[in-house]
Amino acid sequence: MFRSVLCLAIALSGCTTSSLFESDDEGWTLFGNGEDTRPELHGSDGYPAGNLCGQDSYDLDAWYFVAPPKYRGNHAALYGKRLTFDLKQFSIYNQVKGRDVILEGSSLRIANHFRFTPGLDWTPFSIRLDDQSGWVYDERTANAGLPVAADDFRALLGEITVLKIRGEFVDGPNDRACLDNVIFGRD
Ligand SMILES: [Ca+2]
Ligand SMILES: [Ca+2]
Repeated sequence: MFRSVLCLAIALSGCTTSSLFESDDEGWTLFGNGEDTRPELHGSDGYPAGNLCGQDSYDLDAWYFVAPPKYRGNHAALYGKRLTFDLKQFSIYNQVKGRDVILEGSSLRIANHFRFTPGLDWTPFSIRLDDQSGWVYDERTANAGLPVAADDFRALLGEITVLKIRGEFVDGPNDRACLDNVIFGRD
């Protein structure tokens, strides 16, 4: 509570939201993985210490790590800052390109597609939250595939309803991936 009050007080300068998974899953869930909606918390072998893992149990769709409520709401001050995280997976065969990070607001959904998939060891990702960094209007929305306009991006950051990070990269069953060190709003 104290932290959120502090963030409101300094909203103009922005405030990072982060998940290090040192001792709990912090409320992250899985999406697109059938009935398996709970990631596994691994107390060790993270980067460092704890990390969060999921395993593909549903053939038809790519699954995502879904950020908990503290990442939702008004983060407008984070425009121009970065989202960073580390991912690793356990197979790098039959890789599928796709929508790697998805951000939704009440009336807009945007996505970022990476040039490469995570490696077998912890792989850092860093995406700037602006109109120059590969964000596009997501599939099945107006202007799908076109770069996101700055005004739209700012509006979305002011009312985030969903932040999802892709965890499935292998075309085939039972592949696993792990997430660590999510920092939303880094300089
Ligand atoms: Ca960790
Ligand atoms: Ca798979």
